[in-house]
Amino acid sequence: MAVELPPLVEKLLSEALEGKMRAMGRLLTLIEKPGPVAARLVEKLASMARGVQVVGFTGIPGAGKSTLVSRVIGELRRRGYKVAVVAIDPTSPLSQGALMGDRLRMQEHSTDPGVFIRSISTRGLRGGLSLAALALIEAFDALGYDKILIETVGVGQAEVDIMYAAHTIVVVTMPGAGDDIQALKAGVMEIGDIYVVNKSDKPEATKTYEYVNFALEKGEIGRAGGWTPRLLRTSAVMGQGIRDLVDAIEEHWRYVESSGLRWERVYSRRILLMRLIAERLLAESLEEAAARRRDRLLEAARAARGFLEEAVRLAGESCREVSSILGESKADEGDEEGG
Ligand SMILES: Nc1nc2c(ncn2[C@@H]2O[C@H](COP(=O)(O)OP(=O)(O)OP(=O)(O)O)[C@@H](O)[C@H]2O)c(=O)[nH]1
Ligand SMILES: [Mg+2]
Repeated sequence: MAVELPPLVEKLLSEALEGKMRAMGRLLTLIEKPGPVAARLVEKLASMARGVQVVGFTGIPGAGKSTLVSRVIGELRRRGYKVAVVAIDPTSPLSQGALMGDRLRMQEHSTDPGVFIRSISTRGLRGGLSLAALALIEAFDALGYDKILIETVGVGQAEVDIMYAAHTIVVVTMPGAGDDIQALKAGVMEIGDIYVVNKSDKPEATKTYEYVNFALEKGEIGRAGGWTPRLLRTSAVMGQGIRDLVDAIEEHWRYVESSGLRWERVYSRRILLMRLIAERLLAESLEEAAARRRDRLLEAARAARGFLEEAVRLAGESCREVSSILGESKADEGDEEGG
């Protein structure tokens, strides 16, 4: 089913597809703003998506994720890939400088036409992946990028969301950051496909490496499934271990493709996207109704119920749709994967 877009937006889209950076920037600004045009644009982009590898970088604050991502961009470029980055700023009062920090750390790529970096904030979103972040993934997937990297701070909802949004999860840790299994198991460390002990230029790194290795061998951490999680040492500042890391990312992608996970993960990120859209619609309708007059609060409550019922119905429908798609793709297994 073709999605109708206003002519100006169509024009921006075709210019972005030709690789015009300004058009790309304006298009991304459009989809980050909530509204009916953005919704249709995201729908259109999603219909064009090619299902490219999405790699999430998560881990404790300050582990060196941004520095590492910048190095990984460089290595992926050397291998001929076009790379897009979504850097998520947690907007805690403490991390006021994070956005600037990310920009600075990845600045070396700012003049490379094969790299597009977008920093966004999660303001007001309880720290999860925002609607804007997921919409950006759909956009980069449609607009010709070969690898999409997302950087999030591995706390709270963001690390749950990243499991649905990324094909490959790189968990970044550093020496001294809770060198015991309990600390490793707490949250973020459990979900990795690839574990990285960054800052390996520091002598304490060996101890951290041994702890993570032990936890992996005991099966205490690592995303469940047919893939054996990898453990690597890097020094992002020294540029060490980067090639091995990118090798592991590529190896994991071959695993994802051969195991039928490629489109499954694309569908699960879309379900998350739909959930966030439903939540936003609900919040907007509540605010609108409440703003009208106090005696309309009853009406707002009724509207909320209506929205919830509709959201539940839609969610049920899309789940059935997705499971039938997944069922079909299971049946197709052995055929060429995804396309
Ligand atoms: N010694 C050493 N320092 C590093 C290394 N990688 C990053 N750093 C430093 O660690 C600090 C944090 O690096 P970032 O790349 O901003 O870390 P981050 O995980 O993105 O931080 P947040 O996004 O704020 O959570 C910076 O001062 C970096 O220069 C490394 O391999 N070795
Ligand atoms: Mg960072």
